[in-house]
Amino acid sequence: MSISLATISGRVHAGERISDEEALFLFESRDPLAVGELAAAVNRRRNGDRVFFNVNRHINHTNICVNRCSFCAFYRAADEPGAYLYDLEEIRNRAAEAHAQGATEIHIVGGLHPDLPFDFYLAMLRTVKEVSPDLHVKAFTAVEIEYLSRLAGLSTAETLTVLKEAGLGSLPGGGAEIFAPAVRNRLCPEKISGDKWLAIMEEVHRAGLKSNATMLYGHIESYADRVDHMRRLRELQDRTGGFQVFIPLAFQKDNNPLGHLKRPGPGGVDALLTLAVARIYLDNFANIKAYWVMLGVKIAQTSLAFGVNDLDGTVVEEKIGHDAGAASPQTMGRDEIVSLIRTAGRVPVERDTLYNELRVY
Ligand code: V47
Repeated sequence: MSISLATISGRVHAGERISDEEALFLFESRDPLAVGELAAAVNRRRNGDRVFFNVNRHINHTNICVNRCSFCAFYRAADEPGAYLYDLEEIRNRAAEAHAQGATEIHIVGGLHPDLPFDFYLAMLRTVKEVSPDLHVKAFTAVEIEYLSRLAGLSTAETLTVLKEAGLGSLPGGGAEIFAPAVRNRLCPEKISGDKWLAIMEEVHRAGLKSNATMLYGHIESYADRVDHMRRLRELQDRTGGFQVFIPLAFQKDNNPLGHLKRPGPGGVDALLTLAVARIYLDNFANIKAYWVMLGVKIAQTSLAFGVNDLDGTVVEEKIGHDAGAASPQTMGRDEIVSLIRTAGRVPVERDTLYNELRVY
């Protein structure tokens, strides 16, 4: 039987998994409203009217990085203007401020610094937990975990054990970019491979830690590369169930070599379509997140009609997207997020990092 929106819709309503070819068909359909309606139905079945958000703060402890990813406007060499490294006091102050404002999560990621010792990373985790043991520390991408394990001279499993003892609660989903080697080699040749990213995440899940998963899209990749990326995530999720949420990251074009190649980043329709296809294809992911920092607040709100059920958090201080030209604000208050969700006709639910419900608004 040939593929059509009607056949895909029939399968989805029967609770069946869609194939890679069908996901590709959805990307190529040029009918974002129909795809969005299907994604919204899938989401409604799973999550009803509820939309998650959390109160969190990002801390990017350093922008000094040994890698030179072509999409990144954040990294600096150690001796370049604008290079920075927070000391533990600066990290403590930021965590304390966030805690005082009701944050439940501190999200820590940074560059691969050439000379920080492994102990610094442990000290960062302990510092946040000293501010409050109730703060959940979501820290270090799979890329950083691989780097830290080399720094510590430990296996990945041992590294995770030590980090967990120091306060690591879960992992964010960054560093995934696009797994397909031909694209990845052009985006970030120095970064660990897609296979390695997935292998590290498998170990993370086996160590009893949850993680998130991202995909950087809207640059030089094809729709087939996006489907390939999501297939690998879906396969790993079948094995471990350790991913909490999928977060497509819309490429921001400023101050990086990829943008100079006149890659403008995804438009609104592509962003909404991508979230919708993800909701339909990733049937073993509980949550799809619209990261408003990269999407802009209005597209993020609109995406709630395209299968999205998570709007991320208050964020407070964001550098990676804003260095690359993101036009969104630095932060949104709890009241603002609640109002965005309500005026989209949905029910705001504040969650913690592990998706436990804290309060229904
Ligand atoms: O891995 C870098 C991306 C990621 C650009 O897990 C860019 O809850 C767009 O992963 N345009 C880090 N994106 C951010 C991240 C994240 C953010 C929010 C929540 C969570 C979570 C994870 O940012 C990097 C890279 O893929 N990135 N440069 C850019 N120019």
